[in-house]
Amino acid sequence: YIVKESRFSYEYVLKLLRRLLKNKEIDVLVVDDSVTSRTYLKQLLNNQQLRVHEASDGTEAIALLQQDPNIQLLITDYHMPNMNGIELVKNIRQNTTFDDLVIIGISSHDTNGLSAQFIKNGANDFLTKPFSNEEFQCRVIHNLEALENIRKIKQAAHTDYLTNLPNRRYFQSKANEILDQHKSKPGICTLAIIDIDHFKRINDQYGHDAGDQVLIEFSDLIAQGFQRFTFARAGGEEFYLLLPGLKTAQAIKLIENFREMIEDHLILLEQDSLTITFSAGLAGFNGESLPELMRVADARLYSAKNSGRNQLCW
Ligand code: GH3
Ligand code: MG
Ligand code: MG
Ligand code: MG
Repeated sequence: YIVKESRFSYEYVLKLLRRLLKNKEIDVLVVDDSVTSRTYLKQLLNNQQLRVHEASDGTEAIALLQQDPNIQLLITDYHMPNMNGIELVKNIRQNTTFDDLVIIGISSHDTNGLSAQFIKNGANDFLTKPFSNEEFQCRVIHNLEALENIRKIKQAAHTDYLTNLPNRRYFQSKANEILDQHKSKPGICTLAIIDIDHFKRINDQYGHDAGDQVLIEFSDLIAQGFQRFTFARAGGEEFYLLLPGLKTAQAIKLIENFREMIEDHLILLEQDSLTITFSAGLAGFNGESLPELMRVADARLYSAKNSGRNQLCW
């Protein structure tokens, strides 16, 4: 059911696809009860780095999706035994979002508004048979590109522009999720607020660009030192750290080690080198809300500053 096409336009589409994919491998699932159709679509998709999986009905497709979370695009026929394409889409959309998976429905000649039904039930796009190779490839590229853009926007919204650390917005949603899981397990989740000491002096003495460089290097050290945990740049020279699974005593030990490492760590600037210190306030979670926990940690950070800085307070 796919119309043959002039070589020129087909090559053009493939070039676009190559540019989009670069070196990434993308997994695609083709769902169709007809072996001939599946084989044809597979051939088209295989032409580039699209790795094709096949399912001959809805049940098989759902099982494959659960096994392989790397599948990013699903292309489904409408007419299939047991479960038609629209029922399949409806079923899949109960637990996948538009930034998890792209779905393209394929319907035969659109007399009963099948294409609209596909979209209403959660497909991103549809094709009506017969379609050309070029049209098929364009829809695939267009939808994969849209998926990539959604992911980029989401990533940017969660990332601090200077340091590339997760930002406060990300931290808040992630921390709420973690605290929720620890509601019935008090005493084994600790929040810390970390603030670099006398950071203003670094800006004053070495310039704002040097200050930025210090923030970037400090952030990299946080990311390395606490990679198992949830952390963020809260803003300025302040950082949040959530340590689930650790009692306050264990969290103190870990952050104290980090404090000792930082005070000895030489930061190299273009002309100079310097060392920094930080202060931290810790609060053990006992079922309170995130803002309440933050207030406790913040008050302790204030105490650490007032007691001479370069220390932890809990
Ligand atoms: P304290 O020990 O009490 O925390 O003193 P401090 O100087 O670290 O704290 P203060 O809040 O007085 O100053 C923070 C400074 O951080 C002021 C601000 O200009 C600077 N700052 C905030 N964000 C950035 C940034 O992105 N880049 C640079 N270079 N400086 C920043
Ligand atoms: Mg069919
Ligand atoms: Mg400070
Ligand atoms: Mg500060």
